[in-house]
Amino acid sequence: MIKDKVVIITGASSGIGAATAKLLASKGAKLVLGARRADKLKQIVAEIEKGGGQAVFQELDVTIQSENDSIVKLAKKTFGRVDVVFLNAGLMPSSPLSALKTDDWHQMVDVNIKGVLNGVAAVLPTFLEQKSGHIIGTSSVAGLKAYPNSAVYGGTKWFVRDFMEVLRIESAIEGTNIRTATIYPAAINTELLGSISHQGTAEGMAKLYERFGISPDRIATVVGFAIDQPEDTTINEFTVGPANQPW
Ligand code: NJP
Repeated sequence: MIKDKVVIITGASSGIGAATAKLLASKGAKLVLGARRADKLKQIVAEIEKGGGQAVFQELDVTIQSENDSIVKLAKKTFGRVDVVFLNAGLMPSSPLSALKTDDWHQMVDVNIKGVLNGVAAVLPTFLEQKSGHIIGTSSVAGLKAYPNSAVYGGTKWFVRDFMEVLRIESAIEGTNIRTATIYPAAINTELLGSISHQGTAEGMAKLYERFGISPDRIATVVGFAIDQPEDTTINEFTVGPANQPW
């Protein structure tokens, strides 16, 4: 069920995050939105409230642990708990390795990898205490398959895939009742291509997106579907030890 769930979304100021916030709010979820562009978040919150929904926002740079901690605190202070965190913030300044855009490499590691680690570190104590919670990560088709110009971006998304899978397995072993879902988008028409500074890559991607790009609303629907699934409490019966490993 989506109604009344308290959902934190990182990277909520545009694209997939913004579309998901609006969809979940329309289904009765209580939204806590984070990103660096507070002006955009303010507008999205106003739109949600105008439609009768509930949402608050906080300026958030996912690379800073204390800001991830404070958005969890904001959720608990405003709505009393956290049910879901959608770790969606990400960047894709792709380029061939030979272009040596090392600042871009490090920025992708900081946001796409460390941002996810910071988000999980912030919410995990609350989920362990509640004995419930849902962590949703955004990987990519580039986290499943290798693409030229995407060594570092793809690497960060392979990381998300592995990390989310281990989180799922450990949740089952430890019986924490923490649910996970990992999203693997392909070409979604958002602001993502705006961070590409390598001209050839930018032109190639623009053509690809023009041909195959789909609306972020489609990914919002997938996230909504994941949140809407009933909790499977039977898993705890199988998490007693190595003889009964449910993965
Ligand atoms: O892109 P965009 P998407 N701290 O640029 C935020 C993945 N994905 O919706 O801080 C906090 O519209 C930024 O906010 P701001 C992709 O890798 C996409 O497509 O205000 N937030 C904005 O809200 C990413 O993980 C495609 O600038 C930070 C958001 O991130 C996710 O989908 C394909 C931040 C990015 O929104 C959402 O991206 C795929 C920071 N330090 C995976 N840095 C696709 N679009 O085709 C950035 O496979 N943000």
